Amino acid sequence: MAGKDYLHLFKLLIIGDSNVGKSSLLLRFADSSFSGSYITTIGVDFKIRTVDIDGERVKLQIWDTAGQERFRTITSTYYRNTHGVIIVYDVTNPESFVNVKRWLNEISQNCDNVCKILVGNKNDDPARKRVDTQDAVRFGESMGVRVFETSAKENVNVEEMFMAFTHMVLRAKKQSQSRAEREREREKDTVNINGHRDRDRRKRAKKCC
Ligand SMILES: Nc1nc2c(ncn2[C@@H]2O[C@H](COP(=O)(O)OP(=O)(O)OP(=O)(O)O)[C@@H](O)[C@H]2O)c(=O)[nH]1
Ligand SMILES: [Mg+2]
Repeated sequence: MAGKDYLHLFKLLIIGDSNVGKSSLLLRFADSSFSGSYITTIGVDFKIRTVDIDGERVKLQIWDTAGQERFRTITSTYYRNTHGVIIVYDVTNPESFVNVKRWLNEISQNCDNVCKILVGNKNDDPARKRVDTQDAVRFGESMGVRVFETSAKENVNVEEMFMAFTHMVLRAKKQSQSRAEREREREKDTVNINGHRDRDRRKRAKKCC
């Protein structure tokens, strides 16, 4: 059997209101294509793409959820074991931007510690744009989330957004690994110090008797 051809495997999740372009972003990134017709996602779907980050192979398993309310209970189970969540709104639809708060709430109810990114899609027609970039960036800053504006249709910033997010997820993994490593070292030191203390105590006890 062939060995695995990647160093890291990350599960990413795309969420956001219906019709904002979640499936289109995934289709653009994973299959380099776009369809102008709208076929709403039923439940969930996923696609795989493997990328290179600083010479390391990273396999991305990207789950595309349904934005429609009637699928909410199905999609909430898909938060399990997720490394990163992409929250999408439509820059031509202010309501989808207002609803981002709800999506962020849903993430905090389902995940302890997960990377997040906010994506304003359909950024390809200035005349139709209704969510100001500065407002989105300010909101993102207040929530500690980076913002990208994309167009799945015109293929603008899609690759950059997915790659930047994969970088973030990889960095988070490495930081948590080195934290765990430091923790283990500290525990070892504590055991050693206690070990020495016990030995010294035993020595002192011997001297006394
Ligand atoms: N102008 C423009 N239209 C887009 C863009 N991305 C998607 N669309 C269109 O928006 C509609 C909805 O796109 P989907 O990707 O199916 O939206 P979704 O968020 O997956 O929707 P649900 O599956 O119902 O949650 C489709 O008609 C797409 O062609 C974009 O970047 N620009
Ligand atoms: Mg969809």
